[in-house]
Amino acid sequence: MADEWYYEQFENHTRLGMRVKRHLVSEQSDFQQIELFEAERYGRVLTLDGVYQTSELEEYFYHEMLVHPTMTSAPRIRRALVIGGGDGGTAREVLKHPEVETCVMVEIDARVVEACRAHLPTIGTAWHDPRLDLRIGDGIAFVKETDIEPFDAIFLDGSDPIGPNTGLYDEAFYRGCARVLAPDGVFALQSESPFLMRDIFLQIQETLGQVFERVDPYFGPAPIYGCGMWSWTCASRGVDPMAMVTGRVERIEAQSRYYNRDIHRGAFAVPNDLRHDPR
Ligand code: SPD
Repeated sequence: MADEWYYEQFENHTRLGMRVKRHLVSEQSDFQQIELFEAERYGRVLTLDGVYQTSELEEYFYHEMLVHPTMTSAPRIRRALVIGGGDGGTAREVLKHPEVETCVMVEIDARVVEACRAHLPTIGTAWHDPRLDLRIGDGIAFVKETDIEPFDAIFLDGSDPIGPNTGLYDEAFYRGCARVLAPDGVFALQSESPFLMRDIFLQIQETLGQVFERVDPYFGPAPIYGCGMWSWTCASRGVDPMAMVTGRVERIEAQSRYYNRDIHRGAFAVPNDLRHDPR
């Protein structure tokens, strides 16, 4: 039988392919096309609308880097909010911090959660944690309308800001996040490839700057996204991401596969081509 390959194509210039061993889920939900398959080398892989979201082999780079720079530098981390993150990897990393009392997770697509719970048990290891408050619903409406107690840390773990996801990256959504963020809280989000999606990365920084006083992008590997170099961004009213809380960083780096305090410091170094030639 001929090899079967799955490809994500970036615009009209680049493709990243994986050899498929076995299909596990292939369905159109109310929101998106969900594919879950087992790939050679990468283990189980989730794609949404043709875009790689996570793989068992390398998901830890992305999830640790989205979560721990904020969780080790926010003054308080008692209450956390995850928007999106249906595979469970972001909530898993948040809940590794014992100071967290509540982690509310708002994911729009119940079918993504169900598929990931069934087929990605190594990624979603915290579904039964009593501190997790999973809500199936629209994260945009949630941050705009809820009267819940404010959060110390908010994480946006969405797909690329293309098509139906653009509402998760606009000023109105960021204002909603600021509305439910504690005064000394931190909002962290994935902010695309600063290399292959440079304009989108810069647009995210600019839009965040219209809402938050302090915006700090940081960089690291995400092997299956874009060209592999990825970015995340912390936004706040003035929290310094370099001010790591000693006990917390020591504890979490001992359990992490990629993240540690040296990675944390180095990740916030801005590459020259972004520093000197922003456009
Ligand atoms: N280019 C894809 C970016 C996807 C970011 N979110 C991934 C979800 C992993 N929990």
